[in-house]
Amino acid sequence: MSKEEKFESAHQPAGGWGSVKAVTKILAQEKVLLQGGRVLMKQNKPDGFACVSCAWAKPAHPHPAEFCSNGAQATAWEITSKRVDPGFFQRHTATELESWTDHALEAEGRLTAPLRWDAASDKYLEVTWKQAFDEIGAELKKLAPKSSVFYTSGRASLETAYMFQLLARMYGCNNLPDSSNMCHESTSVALPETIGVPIGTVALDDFETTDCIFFFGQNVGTNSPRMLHQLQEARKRGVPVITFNPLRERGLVSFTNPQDPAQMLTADETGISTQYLQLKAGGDSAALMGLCKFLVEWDDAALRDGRARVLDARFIEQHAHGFEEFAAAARACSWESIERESGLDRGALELAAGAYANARAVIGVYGMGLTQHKKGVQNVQMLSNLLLLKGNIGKPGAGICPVRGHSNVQGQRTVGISEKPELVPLDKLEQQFGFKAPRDKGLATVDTCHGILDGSVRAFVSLGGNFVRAAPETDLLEPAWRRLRLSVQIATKLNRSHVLHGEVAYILPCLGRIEIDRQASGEQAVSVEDSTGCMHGSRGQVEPASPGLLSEPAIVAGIAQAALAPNPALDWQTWVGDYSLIRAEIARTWPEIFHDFEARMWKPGGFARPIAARQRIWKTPTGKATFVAPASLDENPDMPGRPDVLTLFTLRSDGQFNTTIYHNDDRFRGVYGTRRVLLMNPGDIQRLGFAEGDRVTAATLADDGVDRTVAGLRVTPYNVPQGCAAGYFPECNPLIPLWHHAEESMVPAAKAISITLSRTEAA
Ligand SMILES: Nc1nc2c(c(=O)[nH]1)N[C@H]1C(S)=C(S)[C@@H](COP(=O)(O)OP(=O)(O)OC[C@H]3O[C@@H](n4cnc5c(=O)[nH]c(N)nc54)[C@H](O)[C@@H]3O)O[C@H]1N2
Ligand SMILES: Nc1nc2c(c(=O)[nH]1)N[C@H]1C(S)=C(S)[C@@H](COP(=O)(O)OP(=O)(O)OC[C@H]3O[C@@H](n4cnc5c(=O)[nH]c(N)nc54)[C@H](O)[C@@H]3O)O[C@H]1N2
Ligand SMILES: [Mo]
Repeated sequence: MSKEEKFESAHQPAGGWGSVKAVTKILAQEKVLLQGGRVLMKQNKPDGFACVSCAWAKPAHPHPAEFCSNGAQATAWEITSKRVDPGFFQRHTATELESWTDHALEAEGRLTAPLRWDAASDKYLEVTWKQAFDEIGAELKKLAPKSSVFYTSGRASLETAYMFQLLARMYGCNNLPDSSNMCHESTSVALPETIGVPIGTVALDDFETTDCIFFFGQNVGTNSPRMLHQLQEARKRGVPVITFNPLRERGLVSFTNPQDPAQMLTADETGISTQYLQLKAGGDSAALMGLCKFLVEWDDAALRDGRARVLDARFIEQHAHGFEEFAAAARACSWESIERESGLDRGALELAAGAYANARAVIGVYGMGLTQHKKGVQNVQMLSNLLLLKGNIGKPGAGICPVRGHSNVQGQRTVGISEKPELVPLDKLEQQFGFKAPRDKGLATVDTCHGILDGSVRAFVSLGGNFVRAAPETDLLEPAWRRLRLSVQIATKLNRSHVLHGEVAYILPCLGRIEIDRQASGEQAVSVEDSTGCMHGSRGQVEPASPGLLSEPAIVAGIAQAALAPNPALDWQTWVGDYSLIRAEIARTWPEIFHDFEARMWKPGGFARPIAARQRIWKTPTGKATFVAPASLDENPDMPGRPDVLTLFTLRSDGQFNTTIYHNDDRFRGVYGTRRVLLMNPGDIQRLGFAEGDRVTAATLADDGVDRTVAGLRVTPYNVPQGCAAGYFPECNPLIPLWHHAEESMVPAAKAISITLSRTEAA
């Protein structure tokens, strides 16, 4: 990592030698060079382990090295030889650790033994697993079930997630918030209404036959780099890739394939995007409306002149509902409002609409740039509208492709992690396990934050993750978090949600997915679901970080046994002894997805869950693929603009996985040695009276009486549209008001926060 701050205009392509060098450096930094190299060859292979970084699809015929430098970084970070043992906690009080950075805390290495916070010394002290489970069970029994929450970050396996949701429901609540509530929940709410499934419809081989790709708000080079292979292949076939993103992201501009020696030697790059539209943050609904307006009006003209139709009229007639209302809304929408709200000119949109009109099969890819907005659900539905206009759902080479984040975040939803009881087959679970499942709606992430703030949430049991850092409204949430009665953190590495803690607080260290998991019946495997709905087996490859660790299923079982009355239909310890028994129960609950689970999970490429929309079966309220006309194109109705106000969007760097900060460099954006930056348009810097290198304080524009500021951000000129600025997640999270979230999905609107700037006073 760079020790000094450095800023340059980024010019190297994504992938390429930069990646190879980066991998070697990471393995050396974590002191796992030899072992790491061997382990990486097992990453994302049918007989190996599923990468713990992103959720992108794992191909049936993998590349010799089916990992990217970020996946390698995640592996090295997990199999590191560094340890944070009970001795470390003897040397540092919890209060002292509060002043450490996210990077410093996790860089200490893997947790090795269960720990309990001791009020007298303000230190975490080692305890036995039995002591931990007994007290956690006793505390949970004393509390009202509705005042406890069971949070999941998206990394734990299908087996663990299934056990965890059972634990919560048998205990008596549906309080199962998860990281997805901050991420693709906008997808899960938007798509069931329009196409009748909560997930994407694209399979890996659709990329081989598509003839046009639209890309909205997803930073492939950093966040799902293995997908660059599919994009590069498509580009070689001449497929246009049209990108909508306020930043010119390296991975979307060009890519050198580190797996292709010829390309490496000649430094040849594949240009990725054929058209790059730098829209305003929050301008997507308007941009999509512009595309749809062109298509509808071109189709109107074709119909009038007796020419071939532009839209897929047969698809619309046979399969769609709501087309006329939507088309009327598109015709009525003014170019003035489309250009104003999107920040794009009509000519650029016309070019993109032309490429769409000419393509036989189109894929629409998207990420957080669509979902993390006040109108996040509408954004996703507008992309769905665009695709439906030409029947681009449910045919080869076409479809909608939300790129999921955590490596099993989609799968956890599939096996019952949801606060919405109607999404889970509770009758089935009741039959299988002879208990009465709670039927009322549980708490999602934003509800949970409210509950922590008002004191109604008393216990927080966390299956991975770093809730306090990932959630919005940091400065109010942190002090409230300390008033929790009970905080339980099942984790691999130390983070801020552990060092801030409740009155009774435990850290329970677990095996990571890359580690060999030995139980009564022998070495265990687990399973995960990727972004394209394929399930994969995953086997640990390295010795556990410490003999003191338990597996995640064993920890969930330990808590369940201590907190719940015995249940003759469910022996948690038998499950822990043999995970295939858990899979058998998952298959009983969802036979249509998981039949023959044990055999099929080792199929190269995984086994695909049925996705009705792929067959043009529409499980929507209307029984058809449904167009939804947008209510308005203003994406930020709760945060008005002003000339001195910038729209801040928060980003991930190349050197992080969410709140895990590997290092302070962001090589594709040319930012080195610091994360405290504000990337600004040079015209705005001048207009607002600042200069490069100034330190500024960002303050949220809101009149609710709460001061939200982040100080000491370095003014850094960057190619962003006027009126927009970018900063890093999680450093900028104190700026996000808890009420600023997507209307229907409650995803915090981390991609459009109205801020004003002032010079930071020297301390
Ligand atoms: N290496 C690495 N990989 C990761 C992660 C990580 O932190 N590090 N995190 C994982 C997780 S949990 C997730 S959810 C995914 C996230 O992956 P992404 O979906 O790529 O999320 P972000 O990095 O937040 O940035 C999204 C992109 O949206 C653009 N953007 C911002 N605002 C707008 C807007 O209003 N409109 C449009 N069109 N674009 C906009 C940004 O410039 C950026 O390129 O990645 C996963 N993979
Ligand atoms: N401003 C802003 N805020 C955001 C976002 C944004 O773009 N901008 N993105 C949002 C999104 S998309 C997401 S998904 C959330 C992420 O929110 P979370 O999922 O809660 O956070 P992570 O940083 O992924 O969690 C990291 C921690 O997980 C633990 N961990 C790692 N591996 C394992 C494991 O195998 N098992 C267990 N038990 N624990 C493990 C480690 O202790 C590590 O410190 O943040 C959200 N917050
Ligand atoms: Mo995410």
